[in-house]
Amino acid sequence: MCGIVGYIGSRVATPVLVEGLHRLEYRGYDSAGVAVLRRGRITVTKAAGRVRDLRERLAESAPSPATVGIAHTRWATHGEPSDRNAHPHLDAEGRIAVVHNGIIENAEQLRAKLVADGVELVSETDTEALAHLIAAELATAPSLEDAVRAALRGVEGTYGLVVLDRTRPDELVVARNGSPIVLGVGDGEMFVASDVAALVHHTQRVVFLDDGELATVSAGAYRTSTLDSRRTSKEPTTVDLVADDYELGGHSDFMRKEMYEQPEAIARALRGRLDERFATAHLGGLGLDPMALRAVKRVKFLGCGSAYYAGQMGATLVEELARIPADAEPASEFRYRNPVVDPDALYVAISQSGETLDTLAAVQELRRKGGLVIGAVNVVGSAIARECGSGVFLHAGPEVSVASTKALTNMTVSFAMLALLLGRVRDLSAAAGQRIVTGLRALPERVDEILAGESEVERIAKRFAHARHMFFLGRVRGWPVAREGAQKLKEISYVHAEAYQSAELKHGPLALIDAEMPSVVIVPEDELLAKNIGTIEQIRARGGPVIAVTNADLPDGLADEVIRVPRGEPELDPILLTVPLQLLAYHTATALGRDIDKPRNLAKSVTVE
Ligand code: HGA
Repeated sequence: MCGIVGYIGSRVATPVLVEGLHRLEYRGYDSAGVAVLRRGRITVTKAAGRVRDLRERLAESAPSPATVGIAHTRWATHGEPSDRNAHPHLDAEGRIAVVHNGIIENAEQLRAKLVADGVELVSETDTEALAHLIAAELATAPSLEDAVRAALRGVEGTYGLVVLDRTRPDELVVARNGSPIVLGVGDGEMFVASDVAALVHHTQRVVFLDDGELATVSAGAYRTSTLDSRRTSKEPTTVDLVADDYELGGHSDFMRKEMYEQPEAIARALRGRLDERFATAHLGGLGLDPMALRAVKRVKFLGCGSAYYAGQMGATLVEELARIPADAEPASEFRYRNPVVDPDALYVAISQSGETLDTLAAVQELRRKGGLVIGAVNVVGSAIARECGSGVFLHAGPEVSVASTKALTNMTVSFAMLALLLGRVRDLSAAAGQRIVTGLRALPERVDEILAGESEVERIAKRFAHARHMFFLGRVRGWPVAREGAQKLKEISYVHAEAYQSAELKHGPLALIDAEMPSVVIVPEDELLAKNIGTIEQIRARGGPVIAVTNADLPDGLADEVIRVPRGEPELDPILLTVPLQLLAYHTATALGRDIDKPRNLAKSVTVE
């Protein structure tokens, strides 16, 4: 979701800022803007649409040599996407410019009070109120930081924000509450961003702000403090990321690049974590010794979107390998339903970015109620990683594509290791454990094999790309795979897809089957094979086309199309069966001319409610 970039130093700011926005484009947005300060004047340029529209607008006037500025990509929550509502926002005098990620919950009251005080609001956003409030505080506050702090005292909601004051060209003030902000420490220059992706071209030395923290940033220094005026001391950490991770490197789009990075990403997730001798896994980050692992009576996975489906695959793995009850629930529901927190349960919060607001809120609710919660996140230093304090890092490497592929795969791989570990402190035999270890080790090669079959999946995708609706069907191990497959298709091709448990089909949705309604049926080679074959026959008998995704030998002519997946250990089938569905969604979307990396209305990390 929205992106923030700030710069202060000796370079010309606008190109640095716009380049930073460009690197945040993958997060999803609807408008962009930049404000630079020079000789006591703030110049704001904004455009609805893409960063390239902003570039064009900037090119309409003479380039500013300003060396300080802030910039933003907006994903609208308050007010339509438009030039007027795009950030940065100014106060009435044009003294303060603000960019903001998040939602101000009491915006309506704040805006009403400003209007009652005679302020003329020019946008419909919650953010604009912040600019006016900070400007009002500047009348009495000794510093910009104090004015921001004072203004934020009356603000409820979430924010990552950066403030520019035309009378203070030597500093930017930033604040964070629920929306990420990171400082990039350069050599005589400083960067601010909502995501390290915007910084790694310039510096790998970063400072992550915590919730409730502010910072005053100048070209050569920064100082941090809390909202209640306590000084904090933060040393920069070095992020282990390289700029190339955010480059296409010859690929047509990030989704394809990241699909092809899966074998390597899986190998990274497994590295140093598999124990041949004891046929188990080492997950040091969990911070749970065998006694604590044995005390776990059930496991609940919490995530949103694809992370939730990965959690469902994880729950199946835990039940199969550890024989303890496990389930998955959307974190967004969990947080709102006043959940009963089981003191004997292990909760697993899943988020690629580690910043998913709904999942973070679920973690906070769990911690408040004394639940044991670990994170399964990809981004080190992210809010959920820090809030949980322990967990499993996914090691997928930066994921840029909105449609998650390698991070999702590494979630399930990590849950297989967690399930193995929980199983091996219980009754899973060493021989069975060894089988899973061997199966996990073989995954990168098997994923490579699936990717090598891309052209066949492309052909099938093209054959059915005209379909307006599709079913995705699976049972038990295949059910979360079907859900994820439907999700991926919806996200990037905009074809309506619905997932059902195969046996549920006859309880209602079978009425929809006809020649125009293709079904993708997930058929693992397991004890339910005959049942899945029966499902396919029921569909075909009603004239419905079937694409079977399988590692089994199906009778000739059973399905209209068969996507073959190599055989592995049956418990790990969901990991492999998911990969061709990525390709199917990808090629359907490509055939329909969709913008793969910028699916409409979607954002990479969902940092708002
Ligand atoms: N509420 C602000 C910013 C939205 C946002 O953070 N999106 O991710 C607005 O609507 O402008």
